[in-house]
Amino acid sequence: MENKETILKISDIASNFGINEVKNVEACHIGHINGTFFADSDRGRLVVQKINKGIFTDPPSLMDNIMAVTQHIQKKMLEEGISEQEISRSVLEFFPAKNGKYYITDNDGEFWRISKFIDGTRTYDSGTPALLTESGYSFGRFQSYLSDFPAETLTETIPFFHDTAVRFAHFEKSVASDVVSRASKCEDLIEKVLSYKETAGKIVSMLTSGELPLRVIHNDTKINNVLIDTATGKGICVVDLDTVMPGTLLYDFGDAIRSGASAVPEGSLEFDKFVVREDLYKAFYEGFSRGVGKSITKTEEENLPLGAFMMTYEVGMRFLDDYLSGDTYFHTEYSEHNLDRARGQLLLADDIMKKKDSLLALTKNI
Ligand code: GN1
Ligand code: MG
Repeated sequence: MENKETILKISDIASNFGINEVKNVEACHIGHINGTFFADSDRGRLVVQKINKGIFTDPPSLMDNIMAVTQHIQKKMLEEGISEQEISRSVLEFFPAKNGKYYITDNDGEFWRISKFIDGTRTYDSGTPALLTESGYSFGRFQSYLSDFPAETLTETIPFFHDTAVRFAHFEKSVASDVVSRASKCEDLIEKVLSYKETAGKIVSMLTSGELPLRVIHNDTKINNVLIDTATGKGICVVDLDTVMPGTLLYDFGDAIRSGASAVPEGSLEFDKFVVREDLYKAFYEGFSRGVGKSITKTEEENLPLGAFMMTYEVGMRFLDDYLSGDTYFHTEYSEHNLDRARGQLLLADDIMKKKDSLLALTKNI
């Protein structure tokens, strides 16, 4: 249970959405960016979020993106004959505020939104092959529902989000300026990041050349961004839609492998266990390719292991960059948190690179 001040704050936010009788306020510590709370109310269980406006600099456009994307998916599900009841468990629903928008700003200029909590579901940071297949299907189907979404109507919420070459250039600057004098504490990891200079720009250049098709994708497919039905184990709903933007299918495949197919989850300190589990990789692929359907191209298929490497390498580099920059981006709980996260991810990236041919072979005949 949260303190009195937090309960009052959340109740006050909710009242701006016409929601009353707020109780059982609980902070959720899963994401690294937004502030998230769960609460019960006269309108059911809620997810109340403060949007991190340091990172998402245009929250009104971000909410426009989310409303357009969720309405598009709802419409397609209706056309498929899926019942309204099932759709309301499968697609995030946001409450309109009294101001007619899907967010409010408080006295401190912070942006808040509220969505419905989907009962009977939970998330996992790691899982079994069955869970990976379910998550894969949910993310794949999400992408397939958006295959005809007009990409040009979306605002790019974070420009260059998965442009690994741009992130590499930023990283080099952070190493050079070493603003909090931490570079000497992580020379081995800095070397590791720099050693992949040639590979860093590979996916972006394949997008630029047209070898890889641009699609509307989720862009943040951590395995805990799929709600799983606690009774049936089925993937129910894809959440965290803040970064839905154009990109390549490889990013969504890759980020899910990074977070879900590692022998240990992202925050682990068991560094010798940051290896990709082939059973989990294969299980995710099975669900994902079924969800995406026939539209996947040969080049995409052949580069799935590169996608898994790139997303793992990129986030490892981002954690290390944030460590070198004084922990200004990701929420951290202790001073070496970003360093530990970076170490785990860079070890996993190395392992994926080493196994990339066998990973490709795993999915050849599915
Ligand atoms: C952030 O906040 P969360 O957990 O959804 C980050 C992702 C990273 C992830 C690493 C907007 O996601 O890109 O992969 O942390 N989101 C943003 O855990 O930067
Ligand atoms: Mg996110």
